[in-house]
Amino acid sequence: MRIKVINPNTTASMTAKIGAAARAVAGPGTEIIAVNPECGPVSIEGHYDEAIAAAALLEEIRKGEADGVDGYVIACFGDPGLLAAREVASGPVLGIAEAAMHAASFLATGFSVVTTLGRTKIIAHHLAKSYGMAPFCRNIRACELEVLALEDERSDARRIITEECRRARDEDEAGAIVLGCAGMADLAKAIEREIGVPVIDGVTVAVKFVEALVACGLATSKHGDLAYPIAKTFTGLNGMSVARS
Ligand code: 5HY
Repeated sequence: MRIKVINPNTTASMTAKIGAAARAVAGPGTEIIAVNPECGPVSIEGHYDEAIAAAALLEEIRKGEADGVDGYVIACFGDPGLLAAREVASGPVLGIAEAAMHAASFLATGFSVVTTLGRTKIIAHHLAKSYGMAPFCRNIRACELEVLALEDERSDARRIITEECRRARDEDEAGAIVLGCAGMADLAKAIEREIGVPVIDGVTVAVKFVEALVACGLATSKHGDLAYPIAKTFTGLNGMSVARS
């Protein structure tokens, strides 16, 4: 099976890190195609960035459909454009926030999210609520780190994130930690060893969930609101129409 893992920001080093994390857990016979759009924000740190990134992300889904991809992962913790992507896709589409929160709820009665900037916390709150995960979500914490600090060896990101995870374990009594950025994918296991509770990276669990759904022969429902988009003219946006029956 072929799974397309889409980093909706345009930072290639983060896409490479996300691809490596995905390939590390992909099963035999699963091909991981890790991409980022050519256009859009270098990092996603708010509602505006998400809205701009979503359009380019949908273009990657559209290209995946033309290439016969079996499933998709949206590798950004805001799960931008998730429902729109499910309209365009035939195979399963998972967002890393959705996947990580559900995985955490299988492993602990309460989890905390540790994310980058404080201004994105509300996005995680909204997602936890809309996914029915609010009863499990003890707290959402921010490290006040910019997303691209995760790509900078000189930044103290790893130590700062580890300390915030430790505080979440102690102060929130969180039995598990959800990492709130795809750019943290390479940190999960090291932090888990250090603080002794499950630390969940959404990229890897989303890949395994998509693999499981495809292996069960399951695909996105095309009955109702996730039916393929209605073919129409998109003024000034050539090629955006998704003519499918
Ligand atoms: C992410 N931004 O996973 C989110 C994290 C965040 O560019 N990739 C991004 O802070 O919302």
